[in-house]
Amino acid sequence: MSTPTSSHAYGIGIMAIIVGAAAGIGYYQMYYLPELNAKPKVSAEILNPVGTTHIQMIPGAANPDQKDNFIPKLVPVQLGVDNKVVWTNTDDTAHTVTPDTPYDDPYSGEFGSPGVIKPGTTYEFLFTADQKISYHCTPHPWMKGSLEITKQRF
Ligand SMILES: [Cu+2]
Repeated sequence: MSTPTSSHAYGIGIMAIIVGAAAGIGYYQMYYLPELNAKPKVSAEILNPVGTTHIQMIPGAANPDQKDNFIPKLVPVQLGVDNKVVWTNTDDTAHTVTPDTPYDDPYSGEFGSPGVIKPGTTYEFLFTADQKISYHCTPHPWMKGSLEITKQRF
């Protein structure tokens, strides 16, 4: 038999469940989801690799008849070894490092020089995921290079 008292208690019980569920959803949206969407945990070796990969944009690269431009052109990169890549413009013309198709590294974000790399300056990027990347120079599309980023081989 239900008395007014127990039905009232029942109502409070339902309210408690609704409030509890709302709090749970709120927690999920405010704390759990941002945590999930936050930058992935990357190992210390990958964040601070012992080595650096150096690529140069050599003098004459702006000349379409010159075969060499990005040196070296095909570059193997190992995560945790030399996954910080630095492009140095040793030419007297500004160049870019622009991926053939847009690429976002899960930790470092969008890959590609923001604007031009002026003569005598560098662009660097920390790769944290294995990926094959082809890139070029926007003003001089004959300038092409590629990176093959792999997990560390033991
Ligand atoms: Cu160029």
